[in-house]
Amino acid sequence: MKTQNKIPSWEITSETVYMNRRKFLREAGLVTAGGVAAMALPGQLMAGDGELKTVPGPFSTDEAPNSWEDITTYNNFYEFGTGKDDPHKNARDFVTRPWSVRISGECDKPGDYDFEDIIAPHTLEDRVYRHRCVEAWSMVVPWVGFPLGDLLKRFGPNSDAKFVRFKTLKDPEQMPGQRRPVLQWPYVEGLTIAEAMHPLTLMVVGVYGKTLPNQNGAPLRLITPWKYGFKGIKSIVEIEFTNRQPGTSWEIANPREYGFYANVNPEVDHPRWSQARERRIGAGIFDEKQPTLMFNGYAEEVAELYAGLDLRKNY
Ligand SMILES: Nc1nc2c(c(=O)[nH]1)N[C@H]1C(S)=C(S)[C@@H](COP(=O)(O)O)O[C@H]1N2
Ligand SMILES: [Mo]
Repeated sequence: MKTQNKIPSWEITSETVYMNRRKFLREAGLVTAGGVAAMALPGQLMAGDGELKTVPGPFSTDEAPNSWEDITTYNNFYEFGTGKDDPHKNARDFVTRPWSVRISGECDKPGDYDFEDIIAPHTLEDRVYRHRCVEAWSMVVPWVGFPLGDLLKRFGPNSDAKFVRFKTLKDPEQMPGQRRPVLQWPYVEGLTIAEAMHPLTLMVVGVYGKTLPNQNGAPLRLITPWKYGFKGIKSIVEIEFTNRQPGTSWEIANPREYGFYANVNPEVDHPRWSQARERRIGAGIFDEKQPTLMFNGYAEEVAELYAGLDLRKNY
């Protein structure tokens, strides 16, 4: 599992630098117990080495983050192959600048926006979230991003904006996995507008204080921490406001196994395996699996979104 020697030195450095910075901020009293930002800097990409200007964001877990190596070499990104090892090998030359995001549907300001304009007004936050795949493994990832809701509000969604639909780039030239019909391409995902506006829901542009590696969904991906990993659509090129519940890639591929909501629910087994426990990547093959938590441990924050909804039927 451990393949330390194939990791370039700058990658190891980004993890060490990040951990030292967190430690410094904590010792300097700049991160409060809840992880809430005690200072504000303009969120902005810095030119050159991919270093991001960030502030500590809310909601971060105290669990130890996975290594840069785990996060960037054990991936699901079917556009670059179905093996965990494929994305970091096959996405190396993926071109993510310039990058344009289309905003469409039920809003006042639809249009094509350059990636830099998408992120410019936002303060980039460090948020360490639990990341739970439906395949029963998990990681802890120090994401860099900003609340999706803050972005969506800029486009003036109207009263017909009941759902938000996301779309990944379709480019079989660059994405070899799209040359085979493993999934319907482009990859699509969706959230209810309430889920999209929830302060935990993050537009992610980085990890460990660096710009997002291609295999993790550069330049822009979604993270909805209380849902299964597959809701975290990568390399987003379109965000659409719609009044109808959108189809999503995994639901379209296999509706018996994957629903629209995809909330982590240890009490409901996946048709082919138990959901009660999970394997923490990097913990070692002999370590016991840990219990899976309802809503991936974020029940206190999000359970109210589903009041009155049968979570067995709405999986
Ligand atoms: N476009 C796209 N987004 C995707 C996927 C994919 O295959 N294509 N896989 C999903 C799944 S199943 C998971 S578990 C997460 C993995 O994110 P990570 O590789 O950054 O850990 O990405 C999700 N987003
Ligand atoms: Mo996943």
